[in-house]
Amino acid sequence: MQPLMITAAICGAEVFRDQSPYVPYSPAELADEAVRCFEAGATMVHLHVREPDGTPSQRADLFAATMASIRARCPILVQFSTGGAVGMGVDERADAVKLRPDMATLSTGSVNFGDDVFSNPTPLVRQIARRIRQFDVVPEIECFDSGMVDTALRLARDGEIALPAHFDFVLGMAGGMGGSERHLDFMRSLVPDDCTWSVAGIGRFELPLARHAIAVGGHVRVGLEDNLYLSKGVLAKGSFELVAAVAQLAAEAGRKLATVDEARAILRLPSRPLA
Ligand code: KMH
Ligand code: ZN
Repeated sequence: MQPLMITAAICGAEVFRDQSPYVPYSPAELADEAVRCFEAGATMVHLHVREPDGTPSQRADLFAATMASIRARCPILVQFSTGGAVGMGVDERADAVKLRPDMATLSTGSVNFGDDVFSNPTPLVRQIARRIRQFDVVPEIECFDSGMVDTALRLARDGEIALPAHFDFVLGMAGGMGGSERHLDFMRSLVPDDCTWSVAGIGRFELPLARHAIAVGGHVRVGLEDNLYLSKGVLAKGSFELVAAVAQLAAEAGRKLATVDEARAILRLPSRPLA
């Protein structure tokens, strides 16, 4: 089994300080949290950025400041969101890819997102895929439902996405696919054998799906973007506590954690940052 890669999704675009005082907003807060997650066992940080008042943003200068601050302090891989927040346009979502992070997300379909719609018509997906390729960045294919895996494989046949690829299954979100082990087992059955995958369980599904992924050889994403609670009614004091909980599950299962160099090899990334 591959060593376990843990990705920390530290702020997202849909959680705010009125829900948890531990959601980081500024580049300095995001970098502090990324470092804490690295020290707790994460090999990658999935990054959104915020305006000073917490408004979701995709501003390249905020991404640049955050990535520089993280890289000055630890070697954790930096993955930018191109999903942004519900309702953002493609140019805004994909602009910061030019900064050449280690990875950038690529959602391959639309999905009901709570009461909203996270809109990803196929032409938009192709546009973001091309932009990611233009800057030699490696995509992480975000799938909120099984049809998104099929779309990714179709885009791969069209040459828009290189295979093997790394998939992230976002499961248990209201409006999307459910968060049971059966849902995860079905999703992982769809990707080619030479591809890799992680699971991001939403809310109460986060740690149970992490445990299952650890057992069956997948990788794990956790963090306040996906779940604010360490246990029922107990807020996590940061994504690092959720990373530490997954590291503990891995230790109990006898699964070693990946180093950053091992993660680079597993994810087929260059041996050092592009920028
Ligand atoms: N905030 C969601 C609407 C991604 O980061 O690529 C989309 C999202 C996916 O979070
Ligand atoms: Zn995200």
